Amino acid sequence: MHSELQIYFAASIRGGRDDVEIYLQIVNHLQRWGNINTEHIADKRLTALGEHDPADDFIHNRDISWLFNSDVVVAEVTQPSLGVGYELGRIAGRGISPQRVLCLYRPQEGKKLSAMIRGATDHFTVRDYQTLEAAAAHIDSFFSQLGHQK
Ligand code: 6K6
Repeated sequence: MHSELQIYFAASIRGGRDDVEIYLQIVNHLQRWGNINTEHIADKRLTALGEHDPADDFIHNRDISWLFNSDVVVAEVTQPSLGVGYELGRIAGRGISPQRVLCLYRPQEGKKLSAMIRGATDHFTVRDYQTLEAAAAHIDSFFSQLGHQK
């Protein structure tokens, strides 16, 4: 039986929504590789304040359950987000391998990705990109390598 890969997409919400257009494009591309549990993160209507949020404990428990049940995690880590860092830390703590976690980062003048993300090479694959085409190419090679592994 063919079962779709479950992909957990993580990106900043309360950390700031400046990159939401990019999240949307990444999610659109990711859809060809599986089912994304967290598509709403790319929803432009979702603001950093999230006035219409369900309760925080509901969000936390639901997301952790999705995270732990996913096959692959893709995180856009350019906009620093406590929530994304926490999610990555929780799965790293379970001993996940870098074949299952892709972190995408856009290098910018005067900024540098946290050493706790780029340095966690036992758990995360970190790829830098500038254009959507480059992000898409990183995603495609990451998922093709996963295909060979399974
Ligand atoms: C609106 C509608 C449904 O849910 C909402 C609001 N909030 C969240 N919904 C889903 N995931 C969330 C929400 N807030 C945080 N997260 C999780 O933390 C996501 O999986 C993101 O990857 C991450 C973002 O963390 P912050 O600290 O930037 O908010």
